[in-house]
Amino acid sequence: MPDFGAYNADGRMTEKMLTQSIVTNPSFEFAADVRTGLTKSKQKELPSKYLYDDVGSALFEVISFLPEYGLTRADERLLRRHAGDIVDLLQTPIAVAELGSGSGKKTRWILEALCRRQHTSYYPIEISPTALAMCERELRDIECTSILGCEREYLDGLLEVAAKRHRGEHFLVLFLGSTIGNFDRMAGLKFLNQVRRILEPGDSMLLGTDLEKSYAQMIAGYDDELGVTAAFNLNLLARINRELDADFDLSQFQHVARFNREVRSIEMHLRSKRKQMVTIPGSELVVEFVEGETIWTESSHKYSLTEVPRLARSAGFRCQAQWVDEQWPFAESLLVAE
Ligand code: AVI
Repeated sequence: MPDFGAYNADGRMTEKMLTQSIVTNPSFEFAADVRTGLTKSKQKELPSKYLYDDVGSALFEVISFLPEYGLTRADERLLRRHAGDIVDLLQTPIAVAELGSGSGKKTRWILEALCRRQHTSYYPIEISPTALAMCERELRDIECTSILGCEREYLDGLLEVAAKRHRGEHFLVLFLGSTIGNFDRMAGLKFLNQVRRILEPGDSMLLGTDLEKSYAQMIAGYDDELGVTAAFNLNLLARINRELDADFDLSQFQHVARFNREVRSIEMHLRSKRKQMVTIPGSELVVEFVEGETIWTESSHKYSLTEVPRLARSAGFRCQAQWVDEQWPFAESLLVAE
């Protein structure tokens, strides 16, 4: 019997069970999202969260070492240099929840700085069990810290974790690496609002945002010479081949990075090099591409330094402090829930 989750006494799914399992089964969700995205009438698109299967996550790790892509290193530098200053501004006792911890490497500095003051519960919230396991391995040597992984989507995980709050305890939510840039600006604001509603006044959020820089630097960051970002993008088609039994010919699609000036975002696309048909049995779909047509796979919005406090205010936070990297325009902003 396939693992659909829920059955009634005689082994058949009820309609309600079936609906629930279709909604929550990750491979059904992937198949459905691929179908929705590739049948859009104007611009075909695929949600960027699907870039991160095991291969995509490993490629993203390599991207973070590329000379053209300074974002992750800037984030790490700021946390390493200013963890003590950041922790000094927090109200304790405090628990730490991280939205999308990844390997957890850059969180070490904050946890070590907190460790000098208190015992800390650290809740990495991740949908990838591989990343959670890596994070637990990476940080388990830090003293006075309990790592309590939560395999959930960001907001579901945060709700679950916040429910474990002890009396008088505050929360620090880490949302690092400019992941907020992968939402469009309205969705970013909505997301911050949702986080704020889960938090209590006096709780904090440390928000990493990549800042605007020269056009050439922004494009190079998403179209590196070695072609790692191209592989990261194309892997999404390879993933559809692997998981949904599709027949994308990867040599017939090209990685494209472009800057959308109107919304100040780098967009990644996959451009069809010719007219072609692709069959995706797992999504019960045959898609036609015309020559030059693209699939939009990711947006990475760039912020100005002054925009972040305004955004924070609209979401019910006050921006208490900001730190900016000297080598790569990137900011860490400490927001306090009002
Ligand atoms: C995870 N995220 C913030 C990265 C970014 O820069 O938007 C993802 C990425 N895409 C291509 N390179 C890196």
